[in-house]
Amino acid sequence: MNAAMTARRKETLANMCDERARMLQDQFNVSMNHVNALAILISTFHHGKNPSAINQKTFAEYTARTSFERPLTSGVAYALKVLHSEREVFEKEHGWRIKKMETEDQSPVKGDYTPEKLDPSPAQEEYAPVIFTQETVSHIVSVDMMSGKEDHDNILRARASAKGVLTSPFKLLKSNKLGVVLTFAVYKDDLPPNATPQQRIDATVGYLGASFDIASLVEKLLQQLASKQTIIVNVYDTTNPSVPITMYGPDVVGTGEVHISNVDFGDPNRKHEMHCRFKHEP
Ligand code: WA2
Repeated sequence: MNAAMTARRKETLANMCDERARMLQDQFNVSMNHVNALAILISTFHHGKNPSAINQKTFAEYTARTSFERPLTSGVAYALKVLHSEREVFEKEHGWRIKKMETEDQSPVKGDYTPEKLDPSPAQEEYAPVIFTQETVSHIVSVDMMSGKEDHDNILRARASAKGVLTSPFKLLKSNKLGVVLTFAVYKDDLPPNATPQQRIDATVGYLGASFDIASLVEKLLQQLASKQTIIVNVYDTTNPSVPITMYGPDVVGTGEVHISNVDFGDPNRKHEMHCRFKHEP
């Protein structure tokens, strides 16, 4: 193969990869904006009205009817900030106990994940029990999101920063598929725009989160482009560059020329890359 052909091939691969990375990033950004808007909806119509204008039924209905706005998410949910001193009253009011999050392998009946079968959460300083969910993630109602490591870290980072934050890829409850969770904190409306992290933490009333099923969303995206015969695509979380986490694509990849496109999911604490290769040598 001559040099000109090699250069052209390289450029084609770069263009295809950049286009796909940009599409993924744009779809993610659109979904993220809508999750942000849901956090404002909760602030306005749940916390900002007495009595609240939102209950589980209206939340499920609204999130189902607007799911087209969040193409990459598998479900959204709202968890309340509950201090230990408030737990008893909270549980009486809702008629259920705050549950401890358990992974698939710990769950009493493997593959049968129902909150009713979970144990009550042991005493903690504070909790984040889910009170509203989109139907698709109804299995997390009553679960304390602070009892899962990734969700816990997200909650702390979201409320101190007042920004949307992302977890590393981890196995989601029930589906057991690799995904990421996006979290926005919801605040009391008297939070000044230039608040300190501590003021933000104190003004927090809850957490609006969405789960993203990365593998199926990248798959859908690539299918739209009908390029699967041509290139092999991998998406990695490269936050820790020495330990990249595969979010999409085959584990074993060929030896051919690779092009790397950056993917910006909007959380400066996380780094993501798309790696592309031609399936066939020329
Ligand atoms: N949502 C869906 N499946 C999950 C999950 C989650 N978190 N965590 C593990 N599997 C209510 O950040 C607050 C959603 C967490 C929000």
